Amino acid sequence: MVKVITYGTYDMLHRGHVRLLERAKALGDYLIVGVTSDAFDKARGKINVKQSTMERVMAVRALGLADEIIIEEYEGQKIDDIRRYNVDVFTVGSDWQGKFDYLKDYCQVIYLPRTEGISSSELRAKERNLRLGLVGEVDFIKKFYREAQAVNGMHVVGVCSHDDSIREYFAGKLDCVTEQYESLLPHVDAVFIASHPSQHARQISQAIISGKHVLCESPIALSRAEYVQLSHQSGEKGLVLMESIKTAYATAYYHLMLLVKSGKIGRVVSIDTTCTSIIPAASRSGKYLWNSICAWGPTAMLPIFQILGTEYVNKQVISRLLDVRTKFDDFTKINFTYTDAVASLRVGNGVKSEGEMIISGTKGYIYVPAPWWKTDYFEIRYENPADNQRYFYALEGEGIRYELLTFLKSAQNGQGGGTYIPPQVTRQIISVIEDFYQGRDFIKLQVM
Ligand code: C2G
Repeated sequence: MVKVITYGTYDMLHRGHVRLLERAKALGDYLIVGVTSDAFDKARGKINVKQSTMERVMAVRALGLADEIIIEEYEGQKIDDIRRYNVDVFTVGSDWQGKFDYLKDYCQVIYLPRTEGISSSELRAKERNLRLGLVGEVDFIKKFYREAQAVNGMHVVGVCSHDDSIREYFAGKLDCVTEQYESLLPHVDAVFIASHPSQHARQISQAIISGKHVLCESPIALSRAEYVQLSHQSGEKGLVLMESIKTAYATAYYHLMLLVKSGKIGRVVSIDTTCTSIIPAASRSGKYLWNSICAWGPTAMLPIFQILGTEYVNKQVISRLLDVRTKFDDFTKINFTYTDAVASLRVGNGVKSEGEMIISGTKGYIYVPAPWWKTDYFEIRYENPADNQRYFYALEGEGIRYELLTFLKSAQNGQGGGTYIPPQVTRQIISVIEDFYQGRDFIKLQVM
């Protein structure tokens, strides 16, 4: 009996796939089809597969061509499968010509001509694009623009910025480049807001009134009352209002959270996070400059609130205020005390430190090296160093493209669900920042 194996994602199964499977089947007596898992596709950079693994498996099964269906979960699995199932022939479409020649040591390798004129990407692209507008003065929106290109189904059409160099950068690239927020809104279905935090609440409210979905750099608002009102407004109109903290969507960070929750380091008793940056001299006097608590506070608070919850017993905020009137802090340290744990964060925009994260537990600790908020690597360390474990993950776009994809899916489904950041975490981040501005639990350091 000749056993044949082939692999694929088979998203939105089309005649190209069917023809490939028919010819694969004809190469032998028994056909094994490996369907990629969602996680494996993500790891190899295929991030906007529409259907879940189970939906794709069911579609392949329904064709009745496969004698056996398996799931492809990791790099290097093909060799394992070929040995385990005693496979005689490996086959795949000619778009992979030469890529699987290394399997010739194990079985025959056949590349079948790819069917021209049809692909899952084209089918996905036919669905209506979400037209996105970018808003803000930070350089970061250029990176955001580049990352959006990797997300099918989303199309950046305009930008609104008071910064001349940003408008210049986008002139010729986008249809609508403006300084007037009101001029941008009619051209888009959704906005990404990365303007100064003092502008967020007003711009979000205006977008919601115009029926637009909103993705906004954290903090979404500077007071809890404002946030409650905005979420109510967006909920009533069936619009998405999503907070942007890209770390939440980075693969390594997401897996780290799962490991902590599964008890790998026992009970967590302490979390320390540090996020700092030095401001380039050119932008030091800029009016759009973010203070430390807004620039880094949300990212530094995220793991603390995700792991220990938002119900701390007390907190202490210690800040160096360069400008007391505008509350520009170039450094802030916050200590949180819980009934059974403690946490502390240090943020700086103008003060530099080691940007690491340490999560201490009763069995061991997790060490994430700098810059932990965009790491692709972390370690779990135990008393006996021989037990230590290292974790590596591919980091595509620092989490930005997964964040955009989550936003896109929520907007397409017409509901706010699906975000990786629970609403109570968003609320608590805003509360802490509001307390900072109100001077609650606050100690001011002298600036010499
Ligand atoms: N295919 C084809 N003609 C098309 C589209 C796809 O012949 N117009 C073939 C591909 O070459 C592949 C199979 O159909 O053999 C499945 O295609 P995809 O779902 O795009 O999967 P792919 O990313 O090619 O995964 O480990 C995964 C495999 O290496 C291939």
